Amino acid sequence: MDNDTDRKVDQLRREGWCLLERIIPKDKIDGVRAHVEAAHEKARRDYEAMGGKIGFQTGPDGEPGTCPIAYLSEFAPYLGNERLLAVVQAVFGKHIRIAQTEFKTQAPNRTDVEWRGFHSDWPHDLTDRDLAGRVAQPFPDVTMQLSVLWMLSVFSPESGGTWVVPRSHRDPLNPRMHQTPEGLEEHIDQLKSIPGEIQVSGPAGSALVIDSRIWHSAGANPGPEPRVAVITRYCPWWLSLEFGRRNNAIVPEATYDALPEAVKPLFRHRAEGMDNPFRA
Ligand SMILES: O=C(O)CCC(=O)C(=O)O
Repeated sequence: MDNDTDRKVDQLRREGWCLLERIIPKDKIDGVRAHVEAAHEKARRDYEAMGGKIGFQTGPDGEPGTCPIAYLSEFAPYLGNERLLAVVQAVFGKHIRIAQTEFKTQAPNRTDVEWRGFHSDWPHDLTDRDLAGRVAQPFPDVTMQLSVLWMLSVFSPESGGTWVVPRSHRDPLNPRMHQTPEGLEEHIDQLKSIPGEIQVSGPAGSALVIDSRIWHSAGANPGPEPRVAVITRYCPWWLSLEFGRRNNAIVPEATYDALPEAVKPLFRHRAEGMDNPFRA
């Protein structure tokens, strides 16, 4: 590990998050952002036309739809970025996959900047119930998933940057405890500011990496432009991505074939037409 990777992994372990600045270079980011905005719009229209749900990435009968990566050819190469993979593989080891790929754009002109929606992510999302596997509380002290939020706009209080509560990935409590089937007692109001919260700021083209256990929330975007983002969830080989079929949309064969070699292993398990989609 080089020093930079060391420092990022150390922060991720201690604080539950780290920021990798400008993975997408300055001279490319405007083009990538425009591409992602157009891709989001096209995917939205396609899902609507077939009577499916883009949120769940399913068709009209609940079957897996098309993975957003199919729309994101200009963005896809960054998913195999060396700096990012060095951090993810330092945590999980060499064999990793992407569980879910989702558009995370925040609409502009919000006036309710005090709004929060704190939660932890799959497989630590307590509201997933039997829809997808979720880890029982108290969570073991193990990182199981790294959500990578691609900041395609500048993130700041003026654009609705993501809120995180540092070190909450090791807290036995959770902002959504009251929503579990076990009916655990509510200690925290997930819709309000939490002491210690910080709003992540950084240049467009950066990747915010969070442990799935950390309490976090999208920010309400008061600015005049959409806050454009995509999320990709990186997992170790040993985590089941199939149970519950949470956003396990299919990667079309042509999309898979066109992915850079560094990115293919991340999507192979979702690729259409593979005899054995898993690594032999
Ligand atoms: O969009 C954001 O800032 C946060 C996204 C988020 O909370 C999530 O996808 O779990």
